[in-house]
Amino acid sequence: MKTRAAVATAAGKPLEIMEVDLEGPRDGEVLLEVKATGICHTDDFTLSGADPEGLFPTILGHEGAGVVVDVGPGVTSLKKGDHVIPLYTPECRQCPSCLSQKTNLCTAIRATQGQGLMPDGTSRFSIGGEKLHHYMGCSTFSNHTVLPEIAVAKVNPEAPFDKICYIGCGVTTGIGAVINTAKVEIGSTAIVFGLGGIGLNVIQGLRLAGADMIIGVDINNAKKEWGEKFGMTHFVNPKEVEGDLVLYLVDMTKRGADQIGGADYTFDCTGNVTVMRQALESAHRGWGESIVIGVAGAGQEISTRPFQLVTGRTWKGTAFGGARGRTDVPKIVDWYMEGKIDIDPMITHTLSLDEINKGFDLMHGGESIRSVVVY
Ligand code: NAD
Ligand code: AHE
Ligand code: ZN
Repeated sequence: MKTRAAVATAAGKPLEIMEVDLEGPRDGEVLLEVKATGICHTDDFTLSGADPEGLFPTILGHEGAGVVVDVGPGVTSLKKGDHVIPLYTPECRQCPSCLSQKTNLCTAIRATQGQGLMPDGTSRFSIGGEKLHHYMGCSTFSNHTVLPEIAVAKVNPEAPFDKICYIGCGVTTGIGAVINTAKVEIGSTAIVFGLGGIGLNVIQGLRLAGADMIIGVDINNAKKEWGEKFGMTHFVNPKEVEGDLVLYLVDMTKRGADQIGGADYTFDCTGNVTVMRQALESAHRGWGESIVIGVAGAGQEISTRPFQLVTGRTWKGTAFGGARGRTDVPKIVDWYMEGKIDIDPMITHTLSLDEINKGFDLMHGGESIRSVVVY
């Protein structure tokens, strides 16, 4: 079939809206009509050329929602008409990782997904006979896409596509980092670095978990009001701090008889390795945990004095908020429908596919929280 897509022809170039060819679903695969897709910073990261796994030409996008329009042979868990969210972290429930119950990082199709291919080692997308790569197993910047059924979550059909697409990455990543990865307890103190589409969801996750002090850190003062909307209690702009940021944050979080500062939990939502170090070092001596969410470019490394770990801080990372997609994503959609979590105010811009490059400009200018393309 033919469908319309925003194609990334090469690193650093604007996306081009084109008609592309899409083959139907093979064994265990489904064809989706994508109804809406968010634009995540990770799409921008890969388009920039900084992603070691970046392949071109490709169809980016991994934060979508849509409808099943066809199913391949052997598909048992989905049928035509189901409302779904594509999963860049699948859940096969059979691989050693899924069975371990210790991680959400299903390994069933990770190797081919990283090569921009379907599990059988081929691509369903092409243009004029030339292969196009899939992206993160999703390629939601196409009006239609094909995914393996293990990478598709079936959700409440009443839920609006233009909002729940954000659960395909940002919402789940932020809230999941708090609930699944950090397992934040009631009364905790937390610091969130970077108040964008991910950081604000970490903040609303911290509010849900019952954290007491939620400090937001961002170099953009406009993010103060945004953080406060979702539960942030204090705001710090590193550019306005005289002296060392870590000492400043540790001082802010001093409590108890010994007056040792540092947060119980800190979160990097910037992808900046200097910030990751600041986040680790502003965690509390003895028990503070720092969660890396941000994605850093090829060649970037993190560092700290080992003494920071010797004295009881823990450095952790999280992908897709530790969520098991087919199990957890439908629940998060229900939380949204029940009013337990907010999404609507974070979707600051709604665009057509033809306007998708504007979504990247708004992100670069710090003007948007999330832009969503509606097909
Ligand atoms: P975003 O661009 O919306 O937000 C980034 C925020 O960080 C902005 O508000 C910016 O002002 C702020 N910032 C930049 N430099 C800073 C600094 N030095 N100190 C403090 N704040 C600073 O991006 P996003 O969509 O929220 O994504 C954030 C990061 O999370 C990206 O690296 C993205 O690739 C990554 N990500 C990871 C996962 C995962 O599963 N681990 C999922 C989604 C996104
Ligand atoms: N491909 C990159 C890393 C990109 C990355 O870390 N992706 C996250 C999701 S970001 C969503 O916005 C992820 O899920 N990672 C786990 C995985 O298996 O990809 C690189 O550095 O090579
Ligand atoms: Zn993302």
